[in-house]
Amino acid sequence: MSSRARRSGRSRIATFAAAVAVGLVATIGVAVPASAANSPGCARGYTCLYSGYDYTWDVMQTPLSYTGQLGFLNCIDQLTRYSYNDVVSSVYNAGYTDRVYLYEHEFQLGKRVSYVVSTGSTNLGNWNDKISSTYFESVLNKKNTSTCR
Ligand SMILES: [Ca+2]
Repeated sequence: MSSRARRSGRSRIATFAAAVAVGLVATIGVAVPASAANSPGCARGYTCLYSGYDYTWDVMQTPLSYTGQLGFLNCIDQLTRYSYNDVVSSVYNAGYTDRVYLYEHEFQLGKRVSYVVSTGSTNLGNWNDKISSTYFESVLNKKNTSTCR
């Protein structure tokens, strides 16, 4: 636990250092209008993951190539592939029918939490920075297939 936390800390520092190195180029992408702080901004059909609370982007945790949320239509076995492992702090299910499941570990391992359509959380609380894989209910059986890459 503690060694993992230290590694995580260094990773965040490295990410931040990279952000600083790029400098002003990224400033516009980083800005989140106050008026949008409580709006999911998630397209219909998707579930969106956010590295910050209140559907925002945490510059300390998210690479510059992913400004804003990470949305998906089916599932993601390994959020680390999108540089979104263990950073999700808020989530919104803008899907059509399916409940969405968020897992503690990759490939549906560990504990899970779920949200029905048109719900989410502005603050994942005990789940903050722990989510590693995500699935809409109808594709839970697509684990470890191309659908969830
Ligand atoms: Ca976070």
